Amino acid sequence: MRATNMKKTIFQTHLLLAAMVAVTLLFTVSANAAAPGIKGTTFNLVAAPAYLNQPDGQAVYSWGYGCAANFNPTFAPALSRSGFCNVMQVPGPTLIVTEGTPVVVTLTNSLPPSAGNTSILFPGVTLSAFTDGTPGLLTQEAAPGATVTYRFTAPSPGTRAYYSGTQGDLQVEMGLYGALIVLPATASVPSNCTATGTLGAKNLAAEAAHGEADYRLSQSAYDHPDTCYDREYLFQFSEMDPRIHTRAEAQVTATAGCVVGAAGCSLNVPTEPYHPAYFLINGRSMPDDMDPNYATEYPHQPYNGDPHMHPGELTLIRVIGQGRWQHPFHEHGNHVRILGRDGNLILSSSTSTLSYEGVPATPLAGPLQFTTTTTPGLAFDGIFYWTAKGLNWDAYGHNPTSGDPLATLACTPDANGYNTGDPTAINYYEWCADHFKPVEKVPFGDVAGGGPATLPDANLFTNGAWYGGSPYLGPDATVRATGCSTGQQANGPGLQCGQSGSTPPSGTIANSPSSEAGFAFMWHSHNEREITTNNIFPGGMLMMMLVDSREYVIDETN
Ligand SMILES: [Cu+2]
Repeated sequence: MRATNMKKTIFQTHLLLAAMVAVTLLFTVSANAAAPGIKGTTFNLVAAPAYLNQPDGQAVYSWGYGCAANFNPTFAPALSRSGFCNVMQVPGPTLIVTEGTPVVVTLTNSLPPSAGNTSILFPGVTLSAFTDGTPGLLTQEAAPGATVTYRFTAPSPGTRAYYSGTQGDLQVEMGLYGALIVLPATASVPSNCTATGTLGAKNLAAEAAHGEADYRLSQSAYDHPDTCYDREYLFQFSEMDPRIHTRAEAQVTATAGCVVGAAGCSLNVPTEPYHPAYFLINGRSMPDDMDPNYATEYPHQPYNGDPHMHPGELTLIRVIGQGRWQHPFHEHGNHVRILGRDGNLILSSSTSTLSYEGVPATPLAGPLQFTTTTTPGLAFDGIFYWTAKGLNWDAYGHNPTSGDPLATLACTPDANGYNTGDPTAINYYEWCADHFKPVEKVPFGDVAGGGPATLPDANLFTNGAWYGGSPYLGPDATVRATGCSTGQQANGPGLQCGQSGSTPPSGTIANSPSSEAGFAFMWHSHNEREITTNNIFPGGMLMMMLVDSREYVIDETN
């Protein structure tokens, strides 16, 4: 897939009364993501069966970790949409803990008796004690109906996988996996991530200026001054062969109520040959991954995959390869700087002792990757960001000759070339070298000609409702694209200058200047069979990352 500059509009609830008698209801909910989970020091989990929804209509029998019925977890980040943690979910609850604190995880095996023992492995974590359970091949296990408790001290910060350590070829395939996020201790968050005047503090001010809340779990990913971040998302990639699940369900049904240990009270489900049909991000296939976190239609798949960000924001992506295939994942829009893997920050052997920002620290050495590989069992933390740098045109459509004040905003470069002086500016973090550079070779809008591309006349060419009607980012972008000559103002959203009731460019009706008008970049598996659901495109491991203009409020609670 090529980098796309497709303008995407996500409709807010929107009632349009057309001129005649028709009433058109355009309804879509903007659903964002963050890295939701449950936070604390004590977690009471259950392994249980349930059915997972797939967009082809299938309900696939699966196993997953969930919360014990009497366990009321603390959800993080704080969301207005109420979180839930059922007794089974895929992925399992994201466990959010703090470096250096004691953690207790109790697991009760509520799988069918014929499924046998189950367990949780915490790879890379040194367990301090087991309580209860029975010894297994890789870790202490819980027999059917029984309980095992794992104790450990939360290790160094970072993202890690957890998954079943019992008969992994079947149990991980069935859905027994999840994520462990270790946050830096408060005292370990580097001051250059938070101090007044830092870019982190400015970004917070930029969000606050537009009424946006902060949904980070922390201000830095690791105890290192080069790991500051502004926003975060967790993505767990896995695949599913429904034939394995169907066979497991048939055998579980045939052995229902059997006595543990009795002859025949076991499963014999072949896990080869392996032909997955579902390719999942956080347990959901596209487009389900774009629905909200904790959406009630996915009672056992609470987490979505729907990243948003503003230009310049350092976006931490926490990614885990679950399942058994490697998934080459491409984050369109920029490369990803890998910080660390499995909670191990990748440090340079350089003799330099200064971070990027000149703070004393061993420099980072993680690679910059075009495609990030999600190797089974491996987690990584990486930083993604997007600015308009490199486009060679003004993404905001500023035009020095325009009479529109929004089109004549100043761009004052900082030492790195970005407009970061005033965090309240709607073009905060604009790449100033391209300020006022037109996109259009032949002018149609109010941006002067001479740019690299000739765009279709939005009034003559229907791009569909997903096109915002403008190639520009930011408020009023639609109006700017349709063109106002100097001194003129459009008569309203979607109307051309000096006109009323003219046909607005496609997308304009749904995309009023005050609603979302971002650049959408496809984030997807580069094994393109994996962007199908049961061989139907589009589906599978695919989501859209939206770069939203500054004044659009990214609300992670919905
Ligand atoms: Cu691609």
